[in-house]
Amino acid sequence: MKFCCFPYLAVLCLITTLNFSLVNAIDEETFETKGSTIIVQTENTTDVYCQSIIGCADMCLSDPQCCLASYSKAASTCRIDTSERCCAETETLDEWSLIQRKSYQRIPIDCNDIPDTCPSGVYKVFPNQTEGFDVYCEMNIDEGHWTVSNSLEHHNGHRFSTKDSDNDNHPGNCATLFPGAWWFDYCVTSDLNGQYFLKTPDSAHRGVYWRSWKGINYSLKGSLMMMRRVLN
Ligand SMILES: [Ca+2]
Repeated sequence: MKFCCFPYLAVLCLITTLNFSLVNAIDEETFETKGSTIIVQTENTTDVYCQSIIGCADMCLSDPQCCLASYSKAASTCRIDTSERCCAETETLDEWSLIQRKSYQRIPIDCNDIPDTCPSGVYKVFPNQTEGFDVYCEMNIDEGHWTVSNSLEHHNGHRFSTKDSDNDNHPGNCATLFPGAWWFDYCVTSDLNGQYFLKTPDSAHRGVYWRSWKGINYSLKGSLMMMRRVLN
């Protein structure tokens, strides 16, 4: 399939090159570029003869499955990645440049949509048609694709409070106001020890609570806390 498309893509590239013959730079509002970088060859990549980086960028732009491409003038080759993601494994290689579309529309709902080849790191996700927010995608532990968001920052460094031991910064007792023992501050952006609800809680900040993931009025169905040593 890849090979039978080659003549068509080559002609397209040549036409594109002619169309942009007076332009000597990629449109910076549409693309980002990075030097000395090539996309690693996979089943989602196709190498096409191409005479200019602009032609290569335009081929990517015209393919709804392409967010990334890489180009070598020395090899007159455009490598198109059609994984439908803006993340592909790359490696350093002189005379190659990486091209990335800035406003690619194929967006992840959560870390399950991040390809296996992508490293752990911060990605923007768009669950439930939201405007999106940054999460950390853990891609190595236990088969990867873990979505990690931070609702503990508000509680960082605070003492543990229970219904009979108020150590929070609220005039009342957070462990009573929001049932469940936790590292309350004033009071809560997360509470994994909160009351279990079978349906939507009666009011905000209740239940097994993790604000940055499901908002202020959603009780999770389960949670797992793990700890690891932080190396300085
Ligand atoms: Ca208090």
